[in-house]
Amino acid sequence: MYDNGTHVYTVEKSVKTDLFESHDHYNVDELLSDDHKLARDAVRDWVKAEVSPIIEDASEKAQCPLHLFKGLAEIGAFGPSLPEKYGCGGMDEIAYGVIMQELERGDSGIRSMASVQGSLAMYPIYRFGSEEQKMKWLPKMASGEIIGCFGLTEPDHGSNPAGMTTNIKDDGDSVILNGAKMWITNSPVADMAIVWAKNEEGRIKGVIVERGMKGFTTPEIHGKLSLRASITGELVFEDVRVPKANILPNVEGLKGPLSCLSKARYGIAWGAIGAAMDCYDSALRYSMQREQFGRPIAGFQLTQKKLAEMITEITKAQLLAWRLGSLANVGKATPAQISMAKRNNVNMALEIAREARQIHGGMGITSEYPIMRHMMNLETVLTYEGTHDIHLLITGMEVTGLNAFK
Ligand code: TGC
Ligand code: FAD
Repeated sequence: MYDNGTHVYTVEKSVKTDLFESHDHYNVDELLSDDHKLARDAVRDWVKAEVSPIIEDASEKAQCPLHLFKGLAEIGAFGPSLPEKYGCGGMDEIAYGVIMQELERGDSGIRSMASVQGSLAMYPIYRFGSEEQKMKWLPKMASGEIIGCFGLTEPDHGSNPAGMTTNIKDDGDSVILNGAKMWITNSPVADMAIVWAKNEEGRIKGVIVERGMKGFTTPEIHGKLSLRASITGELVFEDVRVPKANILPNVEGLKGPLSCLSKARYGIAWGAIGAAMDCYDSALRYSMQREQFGRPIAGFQLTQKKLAEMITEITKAQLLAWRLGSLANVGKATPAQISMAKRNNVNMALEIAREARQIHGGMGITSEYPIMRHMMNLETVLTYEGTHDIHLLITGMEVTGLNAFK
């Protein structure tokens, strides 16, 4: 049992063994450095030991395995590509990518815990914060001592965050924050939130809101049938007094939160490959073992078509992510390229989960196999961090020069 004072976690270990084997059809491993492989293998081992034995149970019971925050910090999953000076990993973007891939191989919700902490709560402080803010927050967030969340979406403004109504008003050394954010990963257990709010001139600013500030509450959202091992909530602000020292000084406008989203969407482009790999691996093993009409179902042409198409799509997604990572390493990955990779790879993973479910027949709908859990999770991943269609329109705008949003 884990109890952090407000939330209790009681998921039992199940006896399931994680049989996952990675399949590398195009020798993509040769594109990775020894450091990338070390990081990947360490996270893969951690997922097998710590995530796989509990995740079906956690997901069925809709309980977030909060004790994993500590382990995620220990394996360097919080801000792997942020500088060591702030207690972070100091690795490159491909290392960050393979870490996200392995975490999502375990579960999209576990990857979400890391994405939000590293890319959406720590990254804005690193990118837009003062040196004082960086030193105050980043080392403790990298070590998992402080958990953060990211508040952009509102009840009436999801795909169109520019319409947000959450606002700050000047009041001496402080600002007064009012409004509400919706669908916020980790909010009910977070110690702090990066909140995007409009100032009196209508310009969007990033504000660090701390748990315990009067008027700040984080009600949990219940009844999710997807991403069940991740905890989601609201952020509600009723005349919350926030010191001006908590405002991120170095950004104004929507490019603030959207830059953080670029970082996180990049991680999801890799993460989704992990979920797809898990579904493919399970489907391949099952189809070799399961016999119908006197032979393994893997011997039927229709099953082989499914498996062949799965590994083809996984390979294409791996190459897309690797190329994007190479561009990101030299600061050349554009938001539109990131949108294309997030959209393609998440959709690819969802299609593979659906095909894998078919290969498992009736067993595919049970928690004996990871397929349904991945499939349900990926429905969220297709929607958050910009929906499938929003990313299509971003690509459309890039290739035509015409803006379909305005
Ligand atoms: P637009 O006029 O296009 O842009 C406003 C300013 O932002 C700049 N910009 C970006 N900067 C960095 N990275 C990006 N990806 C950027 N995209 C745009 C842009 O250059 C401009 O800068 P400036 O200097 O001219 O002011 O903005 P718009 O209002 O037309 O909106 C465009 C649109 C629809 C693409 C955008 O609003 C959007 O991406 N909407 C989707 C919203 C979204 O993704 N929400 C995600 C919420 S967080 C979340 O889901 C976390 S889940 C975490 C987990 O659990 O893993
Ligand atoms: P809407 O914007 O209402 O969209 C509904 C549908 O309309 C979609 O299909 C969309 O593609 C379509 N649509 C909208 N505009 C257009 C258009 N111009 N053209 C064509 N189609 C359009 N947000 C955060 O800020 N922080 C978080 O930590 C976070 N975590 C999340 C965790 C979960 C489990 C979930 C489900 C969501 C989370 N989100 C978070 C919110 C998420 O980013 C939003 O759900 C997402 O951006 C979509 O917004 P919406 O749900 O309001 O849908």
